[in-house]
Amino acid sequence: EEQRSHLLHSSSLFSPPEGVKLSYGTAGFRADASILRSTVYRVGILAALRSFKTQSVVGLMITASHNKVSDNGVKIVDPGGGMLSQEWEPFADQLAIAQTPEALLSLITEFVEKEKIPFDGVLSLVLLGRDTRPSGASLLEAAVEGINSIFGAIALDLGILTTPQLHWMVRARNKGMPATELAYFEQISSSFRCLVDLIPNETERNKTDNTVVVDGADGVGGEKLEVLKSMLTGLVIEVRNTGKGGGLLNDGVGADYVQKEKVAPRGFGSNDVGIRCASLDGDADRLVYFTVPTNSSSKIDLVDGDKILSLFAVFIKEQLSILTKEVKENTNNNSQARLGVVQTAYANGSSTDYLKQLGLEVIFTPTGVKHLHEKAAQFDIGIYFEANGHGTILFSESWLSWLEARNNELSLVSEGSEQQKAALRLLSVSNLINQAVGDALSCLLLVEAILQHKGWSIQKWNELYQDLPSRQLKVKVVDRTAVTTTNAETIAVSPPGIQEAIDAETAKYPKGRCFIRPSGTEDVIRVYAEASTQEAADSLADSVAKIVD
Ligand code: NG1
Ligand code: ZN
Repeated sequence: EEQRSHLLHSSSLFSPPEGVKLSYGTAGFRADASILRSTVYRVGILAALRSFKTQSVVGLMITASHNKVSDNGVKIVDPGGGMLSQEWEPFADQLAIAQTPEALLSLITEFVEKEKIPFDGVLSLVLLGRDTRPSGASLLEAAVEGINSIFGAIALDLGILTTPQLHWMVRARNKGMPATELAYFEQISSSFRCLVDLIPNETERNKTDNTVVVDGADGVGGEKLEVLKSMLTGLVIEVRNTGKGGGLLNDGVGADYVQKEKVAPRGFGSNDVGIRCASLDGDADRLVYFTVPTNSSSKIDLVDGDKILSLFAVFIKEQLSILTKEVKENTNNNSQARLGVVQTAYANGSSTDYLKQLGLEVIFTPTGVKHLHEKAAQFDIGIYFEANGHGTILFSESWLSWLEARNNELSLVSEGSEQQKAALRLLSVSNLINQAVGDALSCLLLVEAILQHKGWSIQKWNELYQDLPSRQLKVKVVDRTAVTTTNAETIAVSPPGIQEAIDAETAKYPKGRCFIRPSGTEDVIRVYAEASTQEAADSLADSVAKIVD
């Protein structure tokens, strides 16, 4: 009874905005920050309930990633460090639109009964983080109010964090491991150091330049990278667009801008020609690399998520084969790790061809990391990336235990052997790369470690394969739900006849590939086209956009 009146009173202070219906999409709720207080308050309630239900620590992140600075958003991190279970998304939507405190209360009561959420004697703890957006502090307060409106729930504000840091901390905490920001920095910097210490002597290290210049998108990533870089040796990181110079978040900067526009971000120019550059997005879960071309008018050379994936795949495969050579002699077959790769339809066709040539299993899922993550988790080692630079490498618990045991064995019988070094490198990768979610900071360190290991320049890396020319367009439509797709979004099943029209158009172009899908974050239909020349890709995209219109 006390709980009911407390909730009624508390929620009366957060009435929902009129005339807008937000929904919990791929990236949680996102909108103009000025209309989000009530939604964030309600997500606070939901996070508290999620923690009671799972009897574990959960997270709540306030960010709108690569969106403009006036937007903000909120999402929940599940106990394992991943996104909120999709089963709870519809309830999030219902909570957000409940009009009155009474309606909200009855929704919650019903849901608690249906889900059999236990409250007695158990603890509920929600870790909160936010990016650098000015609206973040007040929205964070709203989230805390929401959490506090449920008796027994505790809110722990961790301040300004990257999205992947919060995911990492939730996961670490539930595993009983140290879960502070310092622990995060220590883990990734020390595993980076291990990888560098294990670089073979014969690598021609003078060929590698140990400097990388990073665009921090004027957001949280730049700020955190400044801390991280002071803990590293053997790598020089120059951070630009840290947000401290007065630049506006995601405005002409950041991974989304660089990848979509294929131009250098603010603060990069003719002095940087040929230098290895990288760009983070606004909450540091995406990473792309690029080089500035000699001709200032032309586009940058983009090294996207597909190529980061390919670099990781090459390295992992190489280390696995060193490890397996030894084990075969000992007739222990457990080391035959299933290594797999997960992409979406946006992956450049050349990257897929390349990965298949490497002998890898390549799987496709619909857009959105929760789909990719789920598939990658089915391998012993699963690497997933979206072309836009969001991705990571997942190691299964069982294969990691095998690897640890194998490493211990090797250190007794052949300490310092090539096989043991390979085992150690793979263990270091599993500690460096974020197991919860794609993380630009840990991916940056892994890219840098692998380039040093191989003695490769960014140009050499970029030559792994050559991207097919591609074009992305968006078409504004009245009702984007009219388009539905199948086969990992590569085939449109409705409206009737549209796929046949796309096929007919695509057949006109050598190496042509084209698909359409409704965006999950904007009111548009996206068109993607690939062909053997840029003109052909442009023209294919244009004609398919006309079919959609
Ligand atoms: P939509 O709007 O559904 O295409 C975009 C990105 C996704 C993902 C989400 C979440 C593209 C083509 N799409 O989704 O990859 O990052 O935003 O932020 O880049
Ligand atoms: Zn992001």
